[in-house]
Amino acid sequence: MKRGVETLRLVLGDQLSDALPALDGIDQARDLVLMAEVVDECTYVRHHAKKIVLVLSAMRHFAERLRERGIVVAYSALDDSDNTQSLQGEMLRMVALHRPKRIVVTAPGEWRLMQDMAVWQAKAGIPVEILDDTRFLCGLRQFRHWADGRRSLRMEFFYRDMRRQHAILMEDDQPVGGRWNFDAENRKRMPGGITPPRAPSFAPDTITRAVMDLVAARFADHFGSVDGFDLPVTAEQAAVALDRFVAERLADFGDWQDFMRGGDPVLFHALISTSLNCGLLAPLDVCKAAEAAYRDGIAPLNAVEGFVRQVLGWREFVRGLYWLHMPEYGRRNALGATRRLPAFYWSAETRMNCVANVVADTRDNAYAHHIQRLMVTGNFALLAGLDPDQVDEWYMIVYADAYQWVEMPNVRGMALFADGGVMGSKPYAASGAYINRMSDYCRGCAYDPKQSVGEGACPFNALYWDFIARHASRWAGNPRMAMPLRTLERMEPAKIAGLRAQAESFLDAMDRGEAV
Ligand code: FAD
Ligand code: DLZ
Ligand code: SF4
Repeated sequence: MKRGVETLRLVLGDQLSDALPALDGIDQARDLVLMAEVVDECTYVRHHAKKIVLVLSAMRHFAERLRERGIVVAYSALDDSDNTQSLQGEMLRMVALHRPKRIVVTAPGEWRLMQDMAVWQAKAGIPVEILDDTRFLCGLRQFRHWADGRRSLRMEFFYRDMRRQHAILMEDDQPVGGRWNFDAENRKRMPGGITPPRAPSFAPDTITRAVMDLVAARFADHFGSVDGFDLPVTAEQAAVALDRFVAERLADFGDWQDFMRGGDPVLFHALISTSLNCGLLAPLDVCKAAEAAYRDGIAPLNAVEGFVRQVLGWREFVRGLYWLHMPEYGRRNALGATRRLPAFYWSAETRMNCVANVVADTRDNAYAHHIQRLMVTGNFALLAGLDPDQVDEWYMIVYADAYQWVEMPNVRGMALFADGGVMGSKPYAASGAYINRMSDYCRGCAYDPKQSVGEGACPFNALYWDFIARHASRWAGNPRMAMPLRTLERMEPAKIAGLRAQAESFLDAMDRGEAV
């Protein structure tokens, strides 16, 4: 650049969108974009190898895209000898090198980085402007306003407001089909013989292959491997993934949304969270594509509404909750859970076939679908009373779509009830009967889902009743827990004692590292 740099504009690894606020009004002649691969971001938790490949490869592709638009990019590659290996360090290095007049960034998705950025202006000695991230459909101020004065925050009401605001699946001011919610139709058990169309696979190009080699060499001790990486790393690929989902799988998404099948974690799910979360897809485009499929007769309403609810409802809701309650949300442990995360969360070596399958899917693909995350690994952690800090970290590490703003409320709130009911009105606790109904895992299991005590009984059964009994006084005022509480009250004391002894001996064996 001949003249001095006017504005240094930062683009983070999950901000890879043409419509990024920090790129708004860029002066190609005088502004410089900074993108930095840094060890700090790759290791603040030891991310799954495939997640690091995804982010670094998508960053390199996005830098190319900016350069094609005539934008000057200062790109720090992980192996550059002068790389300071932190975002703050790279920002300060560029300030010293180029002497910009100001810095512009888009608000980061995670609280820890926002804290770090709060000191950047003082350290850099020039103004640092942190812009709201307008790529979400509900701004944080809007969410605060919505939450203000409500006794409890329920996703359902938030979602209806979002449907109205963005005019998705609406006829005037009424929901299409006369109902807001078609969930009751979306909990079916999938019969055998159904073969879901395969989600597209994106073969690594030269850039991605170079990143795979780098990650394999530098982060060999992280969970999972780079082998088989095939996620979208550009906006074009992400658009293909979305189009193929809408054309081929959306119609059946609703019916089998909650079903789990051994060896096939994707089924009819969209596989778009990695693209949405790093900025390659925009949530409104996703909702509109789904709505168009309904209007064109490609997909039924239960499927489209069920899908829109996830993107327009849950995704925006969890982000709002995260920013409303951080940093204190990250310390919550309402049920006082302290048990150590068992080794099988990493090795997949357990006789519980459901857990073994979900951990293996997760290790191999950095992916498991929602119900696998919630009702198998999440449910087990809830029932066994695993320490929320350790569970939280596990989920941050293992999924390619994990960023704290979305991971933490789902884990601490939805799965573990560690937030005491901020995210949902009751814990998603379930016995083996649920897993047996909603998966084919139990057929290949060493345990029997119909037995609760004795050798070979499904551990989820005794753990479930132990969990309900352990926290019985807490559930007393909760109408949504009335049914299990009543069942517990009607049980013979000897039966309860037997179930609790079974749970205790299972947990003791697990804590001793025995094969369970
Ligand atoms: P689909 O099932 O096809 O759903 C479509 C989209 O809806 C997803 O891509 C996602 O963007 C959105 N969505 C669905 N459910 C949720 C939800 N509960 N919260 C936010 N967005 C949602 N999602 C993440 O993006 N990152 C995470 O780190 C993450 N951790 C989770 C941890 C637990 C314990 C649980 C229960 C859920 C978690 N989720 C997380 C939500 C959900 O499981 C994933 O978004 C989904 O599995 C991604 O796969 P998909 O794209 O095939 O989703
Ligand atoms: C996840 C991630 C990784 C693995 N690496 C980088 C990186 O090297 N440089 C970068 O700018 N961003 C990276 N990211 C994404 C950040 O962690 C993310 O921007 C913050 O967590 C805020 O959401
Ligand atoms: Fe899981 Fe129990 Fe079924 Fe085995 S029997 S797969 S442990 S739910």
